[in-house]
Amino acid sequence: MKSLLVAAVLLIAAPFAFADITETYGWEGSATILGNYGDIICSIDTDPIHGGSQSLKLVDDAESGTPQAYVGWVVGLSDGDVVTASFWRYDTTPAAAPSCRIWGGWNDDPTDIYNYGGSASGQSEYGPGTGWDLAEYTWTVEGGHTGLVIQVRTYSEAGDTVWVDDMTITAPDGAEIRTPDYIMALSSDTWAAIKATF
Ligand SMILES: [Ca+2]
Repeated sequence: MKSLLVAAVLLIAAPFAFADITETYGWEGSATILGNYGDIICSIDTDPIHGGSQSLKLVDDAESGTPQAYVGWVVGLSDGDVVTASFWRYDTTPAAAPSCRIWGGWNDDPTDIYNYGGSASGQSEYGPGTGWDLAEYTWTVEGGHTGLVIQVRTYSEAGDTVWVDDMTITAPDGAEIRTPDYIMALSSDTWAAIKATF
């Protein structure tokens, strides 16, 4: 009887245990990015837009290398977890810069977006360069990493400008998805107090 009950609970719980969580962000407020690597200037713009009335404008300001804007951060991951992220990107220069790609970096400290655990790879193609197109990539967590920073990588000369809008991030239930309006408002001490309360 007890094993039947356990089986029944597992059957009921299973769909929820494997459910995904999704967050979207359309740059409709004042928050731009969560952080950056290299010289990149990010601001809210009103033209072009994909959805709503605002988008994110990214100006490559690096003399060399590929700057990265951190637009998403997923924490609480473990090996085998699958994370998919997408955003709409805009440039009008086919087969030439300016352009951008969606990319990932492993992160192993949920209190520090600048903790860097190496490249998690990303999109190989730069898009048609004929206006808006959807940039999307799916990562499978490996190597014991617990977080993933989702980046916009811009190419390739100082002054090159692209826009992104309407980001969607999907992760397994139990992970936490942070978008640019995420603020580390609570200190770790406050978090400990909150956790202790529950
Ligand atoms: Ca928007």
